[in-house]
Amino acid sequence: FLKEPATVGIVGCPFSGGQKRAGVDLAPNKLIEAGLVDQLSSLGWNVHYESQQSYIDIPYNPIPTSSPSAPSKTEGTVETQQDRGEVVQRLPDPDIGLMKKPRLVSAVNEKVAKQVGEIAEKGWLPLTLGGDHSLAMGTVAGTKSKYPDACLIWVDAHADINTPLTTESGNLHGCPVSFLLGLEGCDVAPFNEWLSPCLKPEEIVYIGLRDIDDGEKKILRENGIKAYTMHHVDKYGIGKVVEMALDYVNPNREKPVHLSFDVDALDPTVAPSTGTPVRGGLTFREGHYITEALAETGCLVSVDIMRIS
Ligand code: HAR
Ligand code: MN
Ligand code: MN
Ligand code: MN
Repeated sequence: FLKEPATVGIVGCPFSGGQKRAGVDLAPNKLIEAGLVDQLSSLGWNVHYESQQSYIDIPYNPIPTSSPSAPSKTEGTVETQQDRGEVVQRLPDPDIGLMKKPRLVSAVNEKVAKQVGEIAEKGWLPLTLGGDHSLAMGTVAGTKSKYPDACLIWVDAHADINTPLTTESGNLHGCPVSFLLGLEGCDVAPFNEWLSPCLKPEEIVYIGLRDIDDGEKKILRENGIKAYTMHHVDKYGIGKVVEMALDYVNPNREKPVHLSFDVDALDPTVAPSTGTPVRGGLTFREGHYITEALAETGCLVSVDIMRIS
């Protein structure tokens, strides 16, 4: 699917607005500082990394963690922020129903969808560095704009399949899959102004689940969505699980694959730097094995690495 020679387009998304904890927005920069570009080059990739995605023009942009002099923000007030000499108006972003920061999350994801779509359109591999997992609304929508038949492999401790009606926390990082599927309650402004359902229940498979809300269990069951939990990883081993997952979403290995990897799928002893650690996760090797096995298929067209903090 990718044009040869293979090129990766890195999309840095310093965004934490889909949940409460700061820090997850620092990850893209840290990964770049740690030498990601050189590592990819030495693996033979052409690497395009122009700059971090900037959200400064989004009026609901929260004050980034990285700016220590940022004024404290009170919910529901109109503020201004001095940034690179520009004064940007800050608008209030009150809850819509149960959803927290809906306008901000929607606007950021609309941007991400466009950028991921443009990179995919060039025949490159978009590699999105999060940021929290609400960003997958944008990344998967972007991938699907170029590859409508792409399937989605979601590696995570969580199913992230709450809807605006079922979410217990109101945090949109727990909801991206529902918006992609267009489940009940997701046809809601401002999201429906740019995002239409683009994923079918049979096009997604989960690996690594171990913390699922009751409402999410019901949604998974009712929609017949395939999930390999940690129980299956223990029972069959990671090699067999990845094979079964691919056999399910991509039996002939002819469809493009989008991998959305939430770092909290890994055990907290391996990846402690995440906002939502859950015991009993993937080992270092199991995590790497998934990415290696998917790369080997030659079907990978888009990758997210989310929620390192
Ligand atoms: N299910 C919970 C909620 O909806 C927790 C979601 C946590 N999600 C992530 N990303 N950490 O996977 O709030
Ligand atoms: Mn997630
Ligand atoms: Mn998670
Ligand atoms: Mn839980």
